[in-house]
Amino acid sequence: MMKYLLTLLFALAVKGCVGQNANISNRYFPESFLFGAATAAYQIEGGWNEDGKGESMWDRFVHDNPSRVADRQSGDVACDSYHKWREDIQLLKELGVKLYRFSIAWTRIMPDGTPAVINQAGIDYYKNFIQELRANDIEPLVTLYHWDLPQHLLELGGWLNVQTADYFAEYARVVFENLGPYVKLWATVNEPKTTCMNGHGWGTHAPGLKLIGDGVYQCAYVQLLAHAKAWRVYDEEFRASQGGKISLVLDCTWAEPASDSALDAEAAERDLQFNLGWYANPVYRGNWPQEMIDRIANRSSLEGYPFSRLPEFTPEQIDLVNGTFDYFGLNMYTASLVQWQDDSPISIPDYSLDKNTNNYVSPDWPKSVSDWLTSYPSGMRKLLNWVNNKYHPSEIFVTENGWSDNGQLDDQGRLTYLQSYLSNMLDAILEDGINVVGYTTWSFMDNFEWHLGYTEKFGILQVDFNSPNRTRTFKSSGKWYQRLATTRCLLDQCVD
Ligand code: PNW
Repeated sequence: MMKYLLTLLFALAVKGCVGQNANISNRYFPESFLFGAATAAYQIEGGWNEDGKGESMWDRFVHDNPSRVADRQSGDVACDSYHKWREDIQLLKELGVKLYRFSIAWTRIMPDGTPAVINQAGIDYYKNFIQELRANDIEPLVTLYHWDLPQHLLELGGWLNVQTADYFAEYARVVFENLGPYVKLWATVNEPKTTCMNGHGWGTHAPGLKLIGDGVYQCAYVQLLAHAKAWRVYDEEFRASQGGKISLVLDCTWAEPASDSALDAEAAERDLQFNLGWYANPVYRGNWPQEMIDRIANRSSLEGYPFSRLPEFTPEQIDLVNGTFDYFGLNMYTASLVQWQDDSPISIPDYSLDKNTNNYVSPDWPKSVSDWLTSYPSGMRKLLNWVNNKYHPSEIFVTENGWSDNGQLDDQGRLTYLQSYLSNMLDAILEDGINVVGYTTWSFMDNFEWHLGYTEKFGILQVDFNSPNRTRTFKSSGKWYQRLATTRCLLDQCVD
């Protein structure tokens, strides 16, 4: 009897049916699965004006007016990774990851963003960095643009000027020429939606523009052209000799219908189209989502515009953008409940009125210290299914996913979050047959969290920003992730 009970208990424990692990998958990740971690240049590097680096729009944004950042801090020093990069690579190695996603600062390669000056010191920095990663058996996933536009290009109009797309393609060419031989995975632009919304709609991020009715659409248009031109440069000039993969990285909040009603389902679908479809549809299917085209044209006309506030792609541009992907890069953090609502009367042009859904979060979902981030783990599996059904990518990388807190070493909230999201991702792989091939958690270490400064922390390693050494220390989640990366198992034990 006793033996039977013990066997039963053991079986339950192995199945993960005990305590807080109730819904965590006890199956192994595929052997080929790449576990990794992610960062971005402005958030970790520091060295903001060293060795010929030019000024980016984030440098200017925070220096001009420190009150734009919650703690009046900047990325001038950040994690000091510009100097501590060898130590970072050793920590990545210790973490056991096989993939590191980081970004290149455009202004280190081209100080003012134009081909007029190419800064060899910047090229050398990244070349050394990438070669050292490779020497440690870590695959680089290199993002060309993670929000740090050269200030000079901002002054030319930034992401509202279509010519910025040509400058971006030129920058990409220089990077491929110099670093392409050592890189197999590229991302062009990180989260165009968040830069367009935060930087050009609400004005909380650089360049601080509040153009929620039109600037956000122009910004999306130019960033998509930039992505596509850079992709074509790679495809036509470098793919044959370098043999890498290149795509863009899109972020999306899962939209859960607030009820079983058909109207809420319609609103949730529209919400996804206005968030992810906005950027994915032109690249994976050929144009803006039809619903966006129709709704924005209709409201624009009622507002008195002779054309739509959503820029129209020419047939040539549709061909340019369509098909510019090799994988789907998805950043996924959170979810909202979405409710249908009546269209609002015509007033000031606004993206939110164009989309017209009522979004809120459930009080049952654990909240992080961030006002936008709550935990709804099954949103991960649902979103992966949505992406797969809509766009049929041959491969998906989850390029960001993570949780914010106050930076404590014993970060059980983050650990639980990561475990439950990864479990849903694993279900999507093993139960739903979705080809997620890699995951880079946000973030490798605490860093400069944009307009929130150092008030919120996303790292699985802690960084002591009070110490000139910027001492890095593994958190509980880091130790847990280290075990996961080595065992491919989310629990203490897994079964085949
Ligand atoms: C990402 N959302 O932005 C960025 O790529 C990182 O640089 C940043 O540090 C990280 O997330 C944490 O904020 C996002 O509202 C901002 O779903 C907002 C959302 C998603 C991603």
